[in-house]
Amino acid sequence: MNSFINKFSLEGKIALVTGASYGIGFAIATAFAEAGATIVFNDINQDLVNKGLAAYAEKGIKAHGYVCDVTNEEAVQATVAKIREEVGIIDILVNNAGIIKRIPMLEMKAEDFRKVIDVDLNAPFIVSKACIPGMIEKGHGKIINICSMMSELGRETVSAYAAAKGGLKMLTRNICSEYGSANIQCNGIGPGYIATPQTAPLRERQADGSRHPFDSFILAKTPAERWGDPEDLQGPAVFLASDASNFVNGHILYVDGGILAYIGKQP
Ligand code: NAP
Ligand code: GCO
Repeated sequence: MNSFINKFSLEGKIALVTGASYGIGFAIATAFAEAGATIVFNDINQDLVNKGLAAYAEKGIKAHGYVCDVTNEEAVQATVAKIREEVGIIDILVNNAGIIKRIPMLEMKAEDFRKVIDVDLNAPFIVSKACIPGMIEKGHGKIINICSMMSELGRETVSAYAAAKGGLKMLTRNICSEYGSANIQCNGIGPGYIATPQTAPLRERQADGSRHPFDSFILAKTPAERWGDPEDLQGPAVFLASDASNFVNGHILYVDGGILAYIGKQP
């Protein structure tokens, strides 16, 4: 096969995708598997890990699943060591695990704010810190942080999430700055509005069968005039995980159907 196309291959690579039992992480991991990578994922309990293993098996993928709360540094360090023992040193890390709490700021408890920051920002720091030494040892590494429209824009009720995803954009740039010389490329993917369980409340049909107002709002704000699917993120993720992007570093690749470029359709 043409050597250029081979640059997109993930053959022989070990990829850890956090929170990848379903949703965006699952879609990215299945694409990585198709590109040749060995898939490792975690979730917060064995039931979800088992469900994830079954879902991967249904696609013919023999994934490796681990129970690990990404906010717990001791557990993350132990899990990365166990992965190294049982599977090998992680070449590709996707910091995908994330939560959102949609609460007006004045009604949000500080503990709720901290919880979102913990999962969406502290955890990518913790997991990256655990994986980078192995990447340095191997002489290469890829880190992909799943950012958001909220890495660039705010909106009502998502103060904690926007603060975390804005911080994740800068953590991405800082890992690039600090470890680029070790041949580690750290980039972000900024999905637009994607149809997953996380956004299901924003797409629920109204009692009269009409669209949720937020659903209509997003369709008016998206030039593609549709919500994204997790599969829309697969090509960009394989690109950023592969040798095809070895000179791309500190970049946030927005996969948003054009939202960030568009003022929105006139009502
Ligand atoms: P999702 O359907 O809610 O899935 C999130 C995943 O993260 C779940 O598997 C969840 O497991 C896991 N997770 C949560 N907290 C965890 C923890 N402490 N430790 C380990 N795993 C944990 O979300 P999604 O829509 O696929 O989003 C995935 C990522 O994309 C998130 O970072 C999200 O912020 C980001 N994103 C989503 C959209 C979108 O429109 N959907 C757009 C931009 C960015 P549990 O089920 O056990 O909680
Ligand atoms: C929200 C949505 C968004 C998406 C995503 C957009 O409540 O506005 O959940 O935050 O999840 O982050 O890129």
